[in-house]
Formats: sequence, structure tokens, C-alpha cells
Amino acid sequence: MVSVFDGALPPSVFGEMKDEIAVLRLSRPDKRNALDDTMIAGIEAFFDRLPAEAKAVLIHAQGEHFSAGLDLSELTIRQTPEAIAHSRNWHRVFKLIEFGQVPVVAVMHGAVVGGGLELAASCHVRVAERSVYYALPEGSRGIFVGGGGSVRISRIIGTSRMMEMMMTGRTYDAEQGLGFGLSHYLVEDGTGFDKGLELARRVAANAPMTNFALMHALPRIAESDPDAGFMMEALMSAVASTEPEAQARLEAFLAKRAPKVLRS
Ligand code: 1HE
Repeated sequence: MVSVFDGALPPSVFGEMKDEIAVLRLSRPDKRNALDDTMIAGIEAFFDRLPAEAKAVLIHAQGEHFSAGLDLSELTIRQTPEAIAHSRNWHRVFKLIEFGQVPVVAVMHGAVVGGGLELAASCHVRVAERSVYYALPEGSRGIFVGGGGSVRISRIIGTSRMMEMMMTGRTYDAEQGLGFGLSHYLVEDGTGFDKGLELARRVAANAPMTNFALMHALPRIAESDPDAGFMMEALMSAVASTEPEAQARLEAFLAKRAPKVLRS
């Protein structure tokens, strides 16, 4: 079957549709999915070409590791303006993930390191297989995060823990990462893709306006001053609840046609 992504992506990034879920696979296992400029451009092309029927995205990776981070061979002999442009390019592409059209689920395994963790942090729901470990080895490489990590990772685990992680070069395992929110789910090795797909399908079944509010309004409300935040929440809530989709769902519940919220 011809895919909307055919011919548009480099060999190191594979894209396919699984019904209404767009799946992106990091496919450079020989280099442990180290992210070079071509892969970053491939991720951008994938998000640029998301078909209208895509209701959620699933990102996962081929090989033993999710990603070894920035391709360090690209860091040799660069001038400062070029280095700034490189980081700003990652920012632009990862913003397509965080503030794009649809929610993104990441399935991680093995090393989730440096820029690989920055990529995962720009996704909305994260599943970790037990083999996962997290690190920010920038400190020991003499560099600094450049893919949005100082904003996104510090927001997830706190500035203090991120600082310590980078200063000492420590790694955290899957259980610890679950505790800090680096993943939302911890599953057995080999089961992450199925779990991620199940979650992506669940997210895709939400009312589109709810997903829009969660992706675009919630993070901004959380970072605004409380007074403006409460106002923005009231507006967003009014927009969502007056949508026909919301009205239909509320009516279904009141008519006892919708599922109850039960302990899982
Ligand atoms: C790479 C990279 C890379 C592997 N850039 N080529 N990231 C790091 O500091 C992590 C560096 N990588 C590692 O620590 C290890 O490769 C792993 C623990 C992830 C995997 O180990 P292993 O034994 O399975 O593989 P390997 O033999 O180390 O690597 C296989 C090949 O991938 C090898 O190339 P080959 O040509 O010799 O086969 C490695 O050189 C290559 N490779 N990782 C380039 N990262 C926007 S700013 C973000 C800043 C950062 O991300 S800093 C973190 C960088």
C-alpha cells in the first residue's frame, strides 16, 4: 500500500499509518539512533505530512536503544552562530511535536540519552520498557543540552534534579524514571509498542477540542500568572463544553449509554 510518507522521509526515519495512528520509527540502529541533521529533518517532514485522518502519533525506535542523543560527529569544528542555529533548528522541530496537531505518545527502551531524552520530553505520553535508562551526558562531553531540555526536562523532573543529573553524569533506571515522570507507564520489554498503540488509540478517541485544550492551553495556563490562568481556563472550558461533540458525550452519559469511571 502506498503511504503518505513514501519518498518523503530519509531511510533513518520510517513513517506509516496504523488506522488513525501515525507511527514514526527512529531507524538508525547501527548508530544507536543518534540524531543527526538528516533525522531531525526527517522528523520535521513526518510531522509536516501528517494526514488529516491522523488522530495521534506514536514514536518508537528500532534496535537496542531509543536514542543515543545528538550525533556527536556533527559537533566538531563549528562556529558559535552555526551552533546556535543547530540548537534553534531542534527547537523548531520539537515544537512541531509538542505544539502540533495531535497528541504524541513515545515508547522508549534502552538508552534514552541527551537529545533522545529531549525528544521524548517533547512528547505528551511516555511509555518505558524495563530496559530503559536515562542520562544527560552533556556534562561529561563538555557541552550543554540544546534540544529544549532545559525547559522541558527541568519542568518534568525539576531544575535541581536535572542539574545534579548533568553535573554528576548519573543514569536513572526505568523504575526511578517512572517515579519522576520521565515515563507515565512502565511495561515489560517487548510490550512497549502495543501499550503505546493502545494508549494512542485511547487518546485518539477523545473529543478533538479536549486534545487541543490539553496540548495548547494547559501548558500555557500552567505557566501564566494564576489570575490570567483561571480566566484562560474558563474560556477554554466554555469553548470545549459547548462543542456538539461534548454535548453528545454528556447526553450519552446522562442517558446511561456511556461507560462509568471504574478502577482499572
Ligand atoms: C554515536 C553516538 C552519538 C553511538 N553520536 N555516534 N550522547 C552520548 O554521549 C551517548 C553516546 N553513546 C553511547 O554512550 C553508546 O553508544 C550507547 C550506550 C548509547 C550504546 O552503546 P553500544 O555499545 O550499544 O554502541 P556503540 O558501540 O557505542 O555505538 C555504535 C555506533 O554508534 C558507533 O559507531 P561505529 O561507526 O563505531 O559503529 C558509535 O560511535 C555510534 N554512536 N552514539 C555519534 N551520540 C541538541 S543537544 C543534545 C546533546 C546530546 O545529546 S549529548 C549526548 C550525546
